[in-house]
Amino acid sequence: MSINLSTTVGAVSLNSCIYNASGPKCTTKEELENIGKSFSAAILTKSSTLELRTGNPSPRYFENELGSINSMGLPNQGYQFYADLATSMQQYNKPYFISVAGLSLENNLVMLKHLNQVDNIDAIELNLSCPNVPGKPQTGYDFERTQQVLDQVCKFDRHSLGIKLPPYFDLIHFRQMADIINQYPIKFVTCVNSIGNGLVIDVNTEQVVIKPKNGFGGVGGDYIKPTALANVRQFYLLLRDDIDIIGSGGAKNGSDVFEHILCGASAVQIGTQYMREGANCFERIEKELKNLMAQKNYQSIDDFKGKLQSIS
Ligand code: RRO
Repeated sequence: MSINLSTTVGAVSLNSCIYNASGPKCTTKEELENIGKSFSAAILTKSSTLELRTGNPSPRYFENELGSINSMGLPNQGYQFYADLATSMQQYNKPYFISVAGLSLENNLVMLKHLNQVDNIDAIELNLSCPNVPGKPQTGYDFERTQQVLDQVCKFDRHSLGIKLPPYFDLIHFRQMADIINQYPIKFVTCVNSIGNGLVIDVNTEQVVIKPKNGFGGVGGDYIKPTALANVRQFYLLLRDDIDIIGSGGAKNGSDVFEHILCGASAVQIGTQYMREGANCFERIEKELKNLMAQKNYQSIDDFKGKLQSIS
């Protein structure tokens, strides 16, 4: 039986439904080329700012068997660097997505305006949820501000524009955010960014494990899978049908990806596990997903996407 993992992210077609999350190993040209050569279905850059940033002091990333904590502080080469790579990324025959995380609305508008003039960028993922820049709250937790941002950024919609949200935890917040997003021509929503301002501790040293912000940072990996699945599910049910949901959070094998799709994800990003395993993870996870689908007699992701069942 031939199994087809093809999907769409907004107006963009992908040969498979698994690609890298913005963050790990997608900052330099070499890292992006490695994603290009791998089985990742798309190439997504590190969140970019108007100017190059070196980020927060190290150690700023830590992982254990349950997941990761980071306070990278948006290290990136500046958005123009990622725009300039767009043409050479074409050689990998897969979509090229740029993540944008301006330090202000004004910066986001400058970047989006410029990126609109650049060919060979298939979509923009606007990050409304970075937890790690001291003094900059997560936009996605401020509903009024999110509305103001979407009012402005949606004027630049030549590219497929998506947004990356922080995780929500209260049912009223899902509803309030969905009501805002549904007013705009957003093509996709990525759920979720890391759970912000967690704390991981080393009992032996009685110390925090990362340096910035006294050890507080964004949590990813197994720790956050149930939260990520809940966010995918809620937004799948609450957003307009033409808005694709991209799952991100705790997917490290084919079964995890299957769960995200069952909740309603059209594609699934790999973050912590890609950091841990490198770009070979995409081929492995794709194989595992195909094996699971074969056991269940599913031929395409539409056979089970969103079809999570309740207990009657
Ligand atoms: O660079 C970071 O510290 C970072 C970002 Br921009 C983000 O969106 N999520 C995260 O966990 N870390």
